Amino acid sequence: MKTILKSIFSLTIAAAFLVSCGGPSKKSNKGAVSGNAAEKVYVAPGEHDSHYAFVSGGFSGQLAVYGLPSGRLFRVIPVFSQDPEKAYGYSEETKPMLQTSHGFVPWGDSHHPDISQTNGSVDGRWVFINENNTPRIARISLETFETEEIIEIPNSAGNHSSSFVTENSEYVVAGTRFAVPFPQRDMSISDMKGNFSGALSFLSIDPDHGNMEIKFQIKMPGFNYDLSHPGRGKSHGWFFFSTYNTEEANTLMEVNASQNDKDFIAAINWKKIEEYVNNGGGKKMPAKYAHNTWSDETHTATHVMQKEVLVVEPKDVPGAIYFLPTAKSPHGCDVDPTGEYIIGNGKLAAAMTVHSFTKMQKAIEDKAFDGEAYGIPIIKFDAVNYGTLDQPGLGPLHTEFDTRGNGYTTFFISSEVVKWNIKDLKVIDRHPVYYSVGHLMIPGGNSRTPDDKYMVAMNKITKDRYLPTGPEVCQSAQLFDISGEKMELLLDFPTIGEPHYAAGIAAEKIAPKSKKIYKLNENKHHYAVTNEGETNVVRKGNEVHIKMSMIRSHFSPDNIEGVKVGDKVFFHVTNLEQDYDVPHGISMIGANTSELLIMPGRTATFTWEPKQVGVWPFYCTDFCSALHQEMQGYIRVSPKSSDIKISYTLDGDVPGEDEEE
Ligand SMILES: [Cu+2]
Repeated sequence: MKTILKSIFSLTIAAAFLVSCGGPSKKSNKGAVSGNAAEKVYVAPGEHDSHYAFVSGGFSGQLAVYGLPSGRLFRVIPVFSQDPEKAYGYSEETKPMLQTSHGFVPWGDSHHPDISQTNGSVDGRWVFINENNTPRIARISLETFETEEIIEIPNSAGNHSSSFVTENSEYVVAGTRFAVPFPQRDMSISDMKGNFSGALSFLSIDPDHGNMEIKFQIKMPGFNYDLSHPGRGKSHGWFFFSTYNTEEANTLMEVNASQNDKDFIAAINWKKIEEYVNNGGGKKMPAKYAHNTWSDETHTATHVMQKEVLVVEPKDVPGAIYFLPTAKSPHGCDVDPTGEYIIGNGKLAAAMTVHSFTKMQKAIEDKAFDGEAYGIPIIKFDAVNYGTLDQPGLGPLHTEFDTRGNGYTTFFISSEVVKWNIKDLKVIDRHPVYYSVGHLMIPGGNSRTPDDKYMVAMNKITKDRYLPTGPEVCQSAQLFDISGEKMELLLDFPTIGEPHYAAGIAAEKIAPKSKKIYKLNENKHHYAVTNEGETNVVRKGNEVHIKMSMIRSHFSPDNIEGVKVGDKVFFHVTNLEQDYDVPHGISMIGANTSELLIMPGRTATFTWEPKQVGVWPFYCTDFCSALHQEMQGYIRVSPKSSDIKISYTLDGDVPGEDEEE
């Protein structure tokens, strides 16, 4: 059936576009795609995409889930921002997730998602993502597609070189973008040079549950740290961070931070530092940072402020950190799947720097150094450099890889992706991306085993590509087929927020274990009920706690009296359904939140502070059955001075009463 459908579809497309089958000589031109591009992205009704793409929302602070090759949007996962669709950051249970050392931060940004790995392959267990503005890293479960943990990064300002994961998910990293006083203090900005520091943080990941912990921070020189990448294969155990502003300038940065002909990639032997730390090395320093965790047992988040962090000074671990000179102001810092090549893209240089891990090892052995910076040896450029790719394009930013020895690099200024052979440093193909492109993504591209059929380019500017929507045009991604010698553009699709970066993975690694319900008998929420008999309404001073249940097509209780103006009413609502895809919603007229959508077996809470006497309805907000419109109840609100006692019923009875002997 599939083949027939596809044939019919391709015929239709061919006819509609009047594309001749005349042969492969038909060159794809500006914006044009080859005749069968539509067929290659068409996922027929009822069929599934072959890949998930997790695309960051940039300034939205969220993570969007798309299917590839269709480009269809499946879900937006809230991470660092409140999201009314899921009540994230609005329900009482999720509010603690957005607590920080700066208080409740309802709106953040999100940048670089990275999927957990086992033996160098993406394993589909968790996706990690960083926030820049309030430096944080989040972990999202790929069973529930919900944010399970957020940890704030102390001693950091801007967290851009994050959140990349080592090949067995030993660590996820964060690196400060801006050098700052470490620890923070009041000092003159003009004294920055030599006195500010750059924190690089290594967060260990619990192999069973994924929980993160800041294992150590390295107090690096006060440069800016831009992007990073773990070593893999032969370079496993190392991490690489690109730096800019090694000048340590603090004014007119576009001039003063571009003085040095070369900046650095910092090479960090984290295994060596881990050993040092495990043997009691490092110094505990006072710090203040939030660590928020979500529990699927209690359906509730917990916010804890941590008070100290273990800090390592580079001078105390000789042989663990080196600087690799790299073309002026590098942005991307990428390691190929073999772990041998480390690519730094000088965004202001004509050349792309390709370093060799083998040469780096030899240079360290030979002490082929060119001085040092703050006690950290600088390896001689020629001793570590494998070669440079000269004049491949303008404004190189990021590189991803396939399994066939090729790199794919984005060029922001010349708006193109260039495919090149890593070994011989020759350009193979180039393709325009309309318009300035930032990151690109190949599913599994950060692993030893990229799944290299597709490539997604994420564009910063898309004017003229879509129907206009006022001054702000949609942001977009473009899908390419990279299975052949030449890259082939297949599809443009709009994205949520700014598609800053993405991580992709084969659907078969996630879909089979996707969670379908929360088991009622495992629900340990403090106000959960497992049947209608356990529902009740209890007054505690001016707080009224309603333990409520919902099932097709009614609430229990459905009539409540004795609530007074000035009370704070807590709706703790449990969805008793145990069927896949049967959520119910609840909304209370007069509450300053609209609604909670509650999954089968889950409990969630919202509050309502009645300000007017009357009889006010609540109702189901998700069309759940033929009698969905009948799924409703009333709360009577009496004056503050009233002495009406709390009472509640379901069909005239107090819920649960007739179950008793
Ligand atoms: Cu309903």
